[in-house]
Amino acid sequence: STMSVSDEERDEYPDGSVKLRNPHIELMDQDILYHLALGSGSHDLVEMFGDVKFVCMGGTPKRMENFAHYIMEEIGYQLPTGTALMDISQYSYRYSMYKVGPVLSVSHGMGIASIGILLHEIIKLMYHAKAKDPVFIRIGTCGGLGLEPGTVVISDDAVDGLGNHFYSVPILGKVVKRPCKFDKKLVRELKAMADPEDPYDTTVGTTMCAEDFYEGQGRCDGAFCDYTEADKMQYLEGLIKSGVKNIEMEAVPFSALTNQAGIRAAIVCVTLLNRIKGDQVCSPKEVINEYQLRPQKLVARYIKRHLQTK
Ligand code: R2B
Ligand code: URA
Repeated sequence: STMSVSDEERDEYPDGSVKLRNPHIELMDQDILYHLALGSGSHDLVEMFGDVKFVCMGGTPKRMENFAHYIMEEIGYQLPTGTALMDISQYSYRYSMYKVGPVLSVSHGMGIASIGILLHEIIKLMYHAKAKDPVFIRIGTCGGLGLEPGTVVISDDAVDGLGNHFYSVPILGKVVKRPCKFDKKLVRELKAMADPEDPYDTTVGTTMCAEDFYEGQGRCDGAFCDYTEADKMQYLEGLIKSGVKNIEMEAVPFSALTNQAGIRAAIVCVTLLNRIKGDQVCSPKEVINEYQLRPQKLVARYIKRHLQTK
């Protein structure tokens, strides 16, 4: 029967390439990817990016530069002689982008608007480059709900601050809703990369995507706070009861826009603190830095596994 494989379980998209659901793009004589400092007229995007298989995103330029070096080590990739790892988007002064063979490592900044702009341009980049079936993975940080700090959370669902499972975007004066969906098989594959020997837990659950770090995440330590500590606890406990394991700021547009483009995607975040115990991120920077390597390790294992079996 034609119904034997569900949309979310399929292995591959029909021809593997990224479809652009915008009829205008192919009518333009060139497409300038302004915030990446790249363009289809000025750069040979097929030559530069046609071999990309894994697009890894994270908030900060430094983490994504570090990840590029780390993954180069892990997959044993050698840069062409006479070349060094370079920030391809340095002259955008917005995002940073590094390429290590089949892996693209890109910073997305903080929050929905910032990752939204990046996703438009990276999805178009993959389309112009004719990249085949690239997987998008966000490697991030978050606040945990009742989890030991340093726990790795793989998102299998995303909700906004009102509990909606869709990305609401005002377009031409009307709210357009796009469903948040992660690739279930990819979530399972990533979870399988957790090693029982890892000195921390790796868990799967719903991620709440907030529009703000402070009041939007129920913190009492922002510049403003019009609720009590008890209100906050009641709210956070309610989130836990509904299956939310962590709070960050990009899961909704990330899951909705990749799904809209037919791109398999996942989010792997490390919890920097347990929000049931407090609001301030107060672990020493060495501890935070080690935490941030944990999602990178999981994703590196996944990438290595897939490069071996391809
Ligand atoms: C996690 O960390 C950032 C806020 O500190 C934000 O980008 C997120 O999702
Ligand atoms: N990032 C967030 O968005 N929230 C936290 O609590 C920690 C990191």
